Amino acid sequence: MIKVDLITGFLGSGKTTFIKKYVEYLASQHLRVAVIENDYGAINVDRMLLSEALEGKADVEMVIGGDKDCRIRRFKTKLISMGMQGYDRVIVEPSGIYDVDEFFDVLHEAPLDQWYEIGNVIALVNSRLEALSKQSDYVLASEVAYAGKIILSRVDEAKEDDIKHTIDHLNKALREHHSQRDITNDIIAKRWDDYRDEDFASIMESGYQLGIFYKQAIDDDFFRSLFFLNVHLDKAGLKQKANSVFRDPDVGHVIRIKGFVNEDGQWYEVNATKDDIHVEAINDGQEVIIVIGEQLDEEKLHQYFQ
Ligand SMILES: Nc1nc2c(ncn2[C@@H]2O[C@H](COP(=O)(O)OP(=O)(O)O)[C@@H](O)[C@H]2O)c(=O)[nH]1
Ligand SMILES: [Mg+2]
Repeated sequence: MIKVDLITGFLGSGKTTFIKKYVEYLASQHLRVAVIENDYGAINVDRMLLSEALEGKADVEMVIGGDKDCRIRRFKTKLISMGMQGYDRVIVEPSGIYDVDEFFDVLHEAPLDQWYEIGNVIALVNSRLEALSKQSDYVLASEVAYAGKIILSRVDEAKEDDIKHTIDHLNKALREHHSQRDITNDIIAKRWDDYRDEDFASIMESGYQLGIFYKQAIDDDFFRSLFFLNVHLDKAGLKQKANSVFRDPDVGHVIRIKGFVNEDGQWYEVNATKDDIHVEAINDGQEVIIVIGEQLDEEKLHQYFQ
């Protein structure tokens, strides 16, 4: 059977960063690995970057978004077509809000149930958790509730108190959603550079949890990812726009801005939150700005990115 691992977490929580390290370990164990990226419509930059980074260590496949039914159908079709390719392990990175039950349901359906089994559900959480709305807190709790292990990212930037606060917050969020789980012992809080083979060997055995978790319906439009294509900005321009957008209450609650900009022929990936902006040179890109947040006003945002 092919094991499938699901890697959950908010955008920017470190899923892709973790997957790169994890795949390196799996490849060193001579396992044949594929990564499925759930991508946003027109944007395939993430997949391109990951393919490049994992060259020779894993294949990268993509499932394009859409509404729920369409997403499930495409995920299923992708898994069927991958079933005969001799993989030992498939790693799935969803984009945005993802219902873990959806994942379990697909894998339990024929014919996939004969080829695949669920390996691990792993949740990535920023160790310096920002203030969250009730809805985001619910999503966080739902991701953590199913996870076999919870991996904290940005430990290099966190103080011991931040980590303690984050663990307390997760436990509290779980209780608020009627989960009895205490995740304190299922947390891994390490800098990426400190991960060793034995850490990955244990992560490979994390499994998943099926506890009691009361589901809550979230309005389809509550969380949104908006795309602005062909935006001509340089690094400074994007930084300045991002700063204004994060501070403009009229556009909704912007959580994260991700973008690719070209400056003097060089591509850069920009990842921004309200307090932090990260810029990295990359080989190839596509002029696009992605704004993720709650109750976003598309028209108002369009005035910033047109
Ligand atoms: N300083 C620091 N940056 C990190 C860490 N993990 C991820 N990042 C950065 O955070 C940004 C988002 O990470 P990514 O793995 O793409 O998150 P994803 O959206 O969940 O896949 C990238 O710019 C990463 O380089 C970490 O532990 N420390
Ligand atoms: Mg990612």
